[in-house]
Amino acid sequence: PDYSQEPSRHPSLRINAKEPFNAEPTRENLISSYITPVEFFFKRNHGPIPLVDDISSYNVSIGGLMEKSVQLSLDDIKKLPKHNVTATLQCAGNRRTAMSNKKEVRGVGWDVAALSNAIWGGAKLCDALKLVGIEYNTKMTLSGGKHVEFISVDQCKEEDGGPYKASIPLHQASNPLSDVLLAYEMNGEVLNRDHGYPLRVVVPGVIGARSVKWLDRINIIEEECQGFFMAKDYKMFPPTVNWDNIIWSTRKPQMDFPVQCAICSLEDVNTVKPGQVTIAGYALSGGGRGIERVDISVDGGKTWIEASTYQKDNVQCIPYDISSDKWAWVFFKAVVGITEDTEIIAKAVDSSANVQPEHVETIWNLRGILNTSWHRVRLQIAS
Ligand code: MTE
Ligand code: MO
Repeated sequence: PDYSQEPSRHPSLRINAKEPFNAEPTRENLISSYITPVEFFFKRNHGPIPLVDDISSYNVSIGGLMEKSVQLSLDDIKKLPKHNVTATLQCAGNRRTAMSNKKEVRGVGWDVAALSNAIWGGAKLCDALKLVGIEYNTKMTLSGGKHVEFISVDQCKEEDGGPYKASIPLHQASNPLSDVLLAYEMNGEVLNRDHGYPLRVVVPGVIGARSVKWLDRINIIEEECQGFFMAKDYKMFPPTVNWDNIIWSTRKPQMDFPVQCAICSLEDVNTVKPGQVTIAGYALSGGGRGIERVDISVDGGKTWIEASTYQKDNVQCIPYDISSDKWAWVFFKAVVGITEDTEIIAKAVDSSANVQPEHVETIWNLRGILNTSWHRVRLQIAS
């Protein structure tokens, strides 16, 4: 693979792997603004960043199990109604390092910042699918298509040098309410190379792996895409499954992510003076489920207080209010008095009353995905 054409990146990013480039912002930078600046947005790749420089010849085809097929230039896509959707992308491997610390897992190590929030601008996939005759909320095409596959132009070693691929169900792809985008803008600017220039898919509420960057082709297919990242990765296995007894086909590709939160105002181990300490971080859930509340404990989980939660402009969240960004994280904050060494814990509850699991051991899995266990940081009092 050729890594000589990589774009430049912000020097403050924590690099977890250099080639392919995988990096996350510091905890402090992550929560410094509700909309993540593009330079701080986490970067997750499986190969070199492709260089698509001839936009006049760039196009995306939509084909497969449909009577019709089309080739769309970037201008054709820009002619479709434009939508701005605020959505948090989270890699399924977020917080993997903490899972690995309990028992080894395979995969790139991540702290708590393998996620970021952006305003994505683009066309809705459901509107592009109309161009091949697929109406809103279609479950199956006449020729038996039930999934929509996205194929990239990049080259991944896991695909033997072939492109990254993923699929989502057709009923989700063709549903205007699921807000799946063909995005050409990020935070009001032209999407940059790291994040998928000239065009990427954004599937809100779903693990980042399905939001294919550098889109080349869209295929209507019968069964889920059989690419590596659908069939042999990004699946959730029980703690008993290991590399000797794994049967990949027994599990479905992961789609929605579960309820998650992390403290970002503190590192894993901190020394502080006795007194007031700010506990701040993010919380989010998948599938468009909102955050009901975030609980904080300063005594290792014996007692809890509720943090305040907010999205834009530090305005207190009204859960499920239509003015809230349903696909985006919330920030939380609590100020607590600390007098002795202790463990601070945060756990979130989503709008379906799902709660994060207490211990990482109960959700340990060999690929180290979806670590959503209670987030803990240790505080030591300066002597
Ligand atoms: N798309 C392509 N073409 N190649 C990739 O390696 N990585 C996926 C997804 N889309 C990937 C991709 C994964 S695992 C994640 S978490 C997100 O992109 C990360 O998006 P970002 O780099 O814009 O943060
Ligand atoms: Mo990911």
